[in-house]
Amino acid sequence: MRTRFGVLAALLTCVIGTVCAGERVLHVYTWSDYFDSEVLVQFERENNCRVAVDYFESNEAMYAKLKAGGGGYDVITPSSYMSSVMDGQDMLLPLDHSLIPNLDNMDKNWLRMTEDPSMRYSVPYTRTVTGVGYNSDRVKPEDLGSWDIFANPAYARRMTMLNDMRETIGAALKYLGYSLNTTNEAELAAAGEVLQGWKRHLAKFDVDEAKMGLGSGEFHVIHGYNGDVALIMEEVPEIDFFIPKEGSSVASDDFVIAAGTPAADLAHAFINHLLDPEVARITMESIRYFMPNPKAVAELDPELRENNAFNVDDSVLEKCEVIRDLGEDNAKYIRIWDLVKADE
Ligand code: N2P
Repeated sequence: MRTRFGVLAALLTCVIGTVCAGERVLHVYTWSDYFDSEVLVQFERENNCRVAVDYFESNEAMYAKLKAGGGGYDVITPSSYMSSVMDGQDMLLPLDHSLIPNLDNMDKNWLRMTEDPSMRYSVPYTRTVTGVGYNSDRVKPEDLGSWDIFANPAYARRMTMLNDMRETIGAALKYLGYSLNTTNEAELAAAGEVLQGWKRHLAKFDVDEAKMGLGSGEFHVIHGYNGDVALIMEEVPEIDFFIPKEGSSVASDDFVIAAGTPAADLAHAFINHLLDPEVARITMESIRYFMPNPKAVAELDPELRENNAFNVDDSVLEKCEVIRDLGEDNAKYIRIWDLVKADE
């Protein structure tokens, strides 16, 4: 059985844990629904170990937990801008490419999207595109297509936006026609104003409960990641997805290995496992995020290729930007986000 929700995946991991007690453990810290459970079980079997998976909802939440001393994680999957921040703070192990022979399967064009084109400390895992998931039984077709759906009172309290500083300020910046990497104070202030307006109509800022709420019918419009919505679309036929015409964010989520890990060998083996073409095909079909693995893409289920949430059109991607590491200027985003989140 392939699990669909993080909670189920966590339960499954516990069961596996009991069976394999006493063996080595690889601690993975990642987004919900980001691995196929059979792929993990295969890795455990082949490496005589247990994979313990823990979940974060945003790059910033993950980073804050690690900085507060939490963790003990070996492999983490940040977006590229956050991998760069972590590398800058010596939080990552330099990778040994000789332990990852499946790097040969990687589409090297992809590396343009990342902050680490030589893969010194990170290896791309998936491409994620952020957009809007909606319930077509509840939303009128003429209301679709733009970020301004979040200003529409017809859907008040039935909408959510991501509890994610860069994504959500980024959405408002794109709506205004600005770069989602701007460091211009006036543009950022304007985005903050837009978000204050949208916030009045939102049920909440959230990530994982929001996507479950879209599936259950609680929410009618959510700001969310393409693969997450694609998974819901598979189970609930009235759910659909669009990327706003003003453009959005596209991310390369990477594998990185934590500095100081006692399991560097297993961590490299894990990354190598996920880059195997057959493992990558199973992973894509399960988690519904595109991977830079041409051999795996060639074998994909044709139905999945036609899914507009999974296989985002190049003309749409051209309007999307990669979130970049802004260094000290990140503080400007924190100031705006704190204002938006105040009195939530
Ligand atoms: C996976 C969501 C990951 C997307 N559930 C973040 N880039």
